[in-house]
Amino acid sequence: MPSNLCNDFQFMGMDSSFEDSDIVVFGAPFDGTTSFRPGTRFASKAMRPEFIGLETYSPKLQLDLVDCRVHDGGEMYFPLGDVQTVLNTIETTVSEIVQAGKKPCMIGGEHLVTLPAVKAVLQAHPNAYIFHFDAHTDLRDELDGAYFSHATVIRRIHDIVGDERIFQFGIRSGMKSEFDFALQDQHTYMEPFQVTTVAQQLEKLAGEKVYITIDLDILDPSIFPGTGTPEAGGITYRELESVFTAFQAADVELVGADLVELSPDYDHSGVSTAVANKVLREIILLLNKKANLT
Ligand SMILES: [Mn+2]
Repeated sequence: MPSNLCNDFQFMGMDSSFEDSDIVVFGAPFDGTTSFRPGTRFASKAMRPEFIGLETYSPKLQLDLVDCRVHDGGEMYFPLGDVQTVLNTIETTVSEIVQAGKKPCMIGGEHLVTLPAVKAVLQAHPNAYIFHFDAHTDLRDELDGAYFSHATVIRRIHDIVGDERIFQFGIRSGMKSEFDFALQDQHTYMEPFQVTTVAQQLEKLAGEKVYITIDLDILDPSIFPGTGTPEAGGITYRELESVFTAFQAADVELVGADLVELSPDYDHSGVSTAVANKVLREIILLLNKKANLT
């Protein structure tokens, strides 16, 4: 393509074909179980034309997207009202990506989309650990009778992987029973409010594989208002950046990632979308770093 033409229907710098890629980015625009304000289905479509506002180079990680082979797979298509079909479709798609030897990087959508993605990644990497960044516990066993919900997603993943496999950070909202599930009964590792122990936990997992799921509402609503269930008292972008540098330094292999819960239309300034894009760039660079080492 001529160098001064830009297709902003595609993420800048993610122009590898599927076959040539190491990492596949795609949108999973599902918000069917959102408990409060819907709108995350519009996240990835809002992010693409704004991504051009970033540089491909990350000064913090000293890595550049132009050195990565990334395919922008576009948007998944599914019947939004049929939760089980949506989950099955995501699992099948992520399986196809993983079975082709590539790493999935999914943009939600609400947080329930993480469940089928993790299931698909676990088929190839059954011992992978889950690192979960969020304002919310997401450990409910059900929400208003719904077993599959963005408020139950980490509990459903725990049903599959069991104890000592899930690490949660930045959590500041949930029922007492959910906090007890993590902190008292230790079914998961949880650091409430902050992200200061990420490096220390990763150190214990040297040589292991990790899936990372970032609910962007871990960030304080003052920097990230564009989300369905904003929760005051969140971390700063700088603090989230410390998570990226911890992963960069750690001897673990990232085998998949997602970022969820951007709901762009609640933030007319557009800053939330810009923040989401910067997080996306750093996550891709981290996925690629380990791809190069292996
Ligand atoms: Mn959340």
